[in-house]
Amino acid sequence: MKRSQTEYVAGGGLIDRRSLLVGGISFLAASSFKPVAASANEGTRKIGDDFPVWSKTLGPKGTTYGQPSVHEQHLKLKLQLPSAPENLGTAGWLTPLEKMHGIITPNGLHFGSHHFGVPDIDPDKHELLIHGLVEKPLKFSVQQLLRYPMVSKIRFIECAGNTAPNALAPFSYDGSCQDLHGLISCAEWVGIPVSVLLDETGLEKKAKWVIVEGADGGSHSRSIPLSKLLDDAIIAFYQNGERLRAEQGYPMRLLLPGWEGNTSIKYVHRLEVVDAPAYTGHDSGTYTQHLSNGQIEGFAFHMDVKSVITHPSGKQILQEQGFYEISGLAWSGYGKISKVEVSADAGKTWAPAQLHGPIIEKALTRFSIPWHWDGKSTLLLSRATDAYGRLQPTRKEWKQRYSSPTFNHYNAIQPWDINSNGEVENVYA
Ligand SMILES: Nc1nc2c(c(=O)[nH]1)N[C@H]1C(S)=C(S)[C@@H](COP(=O)(O)O)O[C@H]1N2
Ligand SMILES: [Mo]
Repeated sequence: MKRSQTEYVAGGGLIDRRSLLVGGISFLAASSFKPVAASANEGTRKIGDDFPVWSKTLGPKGTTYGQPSVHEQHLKLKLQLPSAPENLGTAGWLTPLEKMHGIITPNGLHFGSHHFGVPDIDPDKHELLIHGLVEKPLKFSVQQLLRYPMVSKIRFIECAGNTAPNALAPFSYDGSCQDLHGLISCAEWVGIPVSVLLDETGLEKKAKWVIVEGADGGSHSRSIPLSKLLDDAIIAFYQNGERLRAEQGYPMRLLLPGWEGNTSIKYVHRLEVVDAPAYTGHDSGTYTQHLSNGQIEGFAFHMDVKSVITHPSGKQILQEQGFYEISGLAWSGYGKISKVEVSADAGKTWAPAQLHGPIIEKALTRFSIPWHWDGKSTLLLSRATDAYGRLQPTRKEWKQRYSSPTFNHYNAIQPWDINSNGEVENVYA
């Protein structure tokens, strides 16, 4: 009787979430749920005989700084293949997106992109200098900055080179969601609006750009339009409630919400206000794209609208046909996500997924939709639209815009192939 209440909203077994509310989930699962049987020797056994040892003894007191459960230590960052072209001279650490839920990345699992290693900076010796086309150049110690009023922003950071294998590899690379999409994370960042500090130094009329430099060995630097720094940029000190991890820029970093990760300069120690970009190596080399019309695209700062299904995703195996919740992440560097559609029949039909609030601009947004897998091979896809109507392209459309060897800013729809054994694999479609 209950089964008849399941309403399908699109092909391939996508279910209307409201029909689950009346039907429950267990009726959709093939054999996963075991009914509880009364024990055979009930009466002769004492209550508590079957309790596990942790229910009958006292555990240890706890420690001064908590760690993840010993049973969850398989959750790890993974080093990007050193041979990946986008990885020359860089350590890229990938976040295990498919092993997490919600939208916040725990600090220990935040992805990392380190061009010059992870410096160990003494906060008492680190200073921020603001100079150039300002009325009054100023130098701030970390202690001075920590006394400023701070603001909180939940924002993603995505490396421009995220998902590069799908842009570059001639045949689809058989990787996990972590392998393919793990150069994105989302955290609560707390810090000082850059506009507040520029207010103190004052700006000269000719001021248009700012060269921002980090204190690490190779002085990672980029030229940033002044307008962005005056808009929503912060100098961040806190990450998910604790001071920044060394990997994320301790003692402080620039955070440019929605822009390619490399502009969020870690270990920031210098802002030089200028009238034109400096064309640093990163400005004119690493972070430019080759367009198929022969032009070079530079200063393409925004990370475009994108989504990926994290459950199920590459390298996972569906054990049996039956109920699954398709779940994933969507984001846009322009603002809020307004819609995510999912297809379970290779793009023939689409249904809107549920967006889990709060929907925050330039942050990850979790989406989900219930699904009944009939055990047949199929393709799962998701496509996101943002508040400005920007829609994710297909891989073919993306490849038409950019020419090889460009791999930055890849945001095409990710198809996951499910075969009849339940194996999930990255494919081009
Ligand atoms: N000083 C400095 N800032 C840096 C980098 C760096 O190597 N040095 N890497 C950049 C790149 S390429 C990215 S994608 C982001 C990554 O931030 P995360 O390592 O905190 O995830 O930091 C950016 N800021
Ligand atoms: Mo990056």
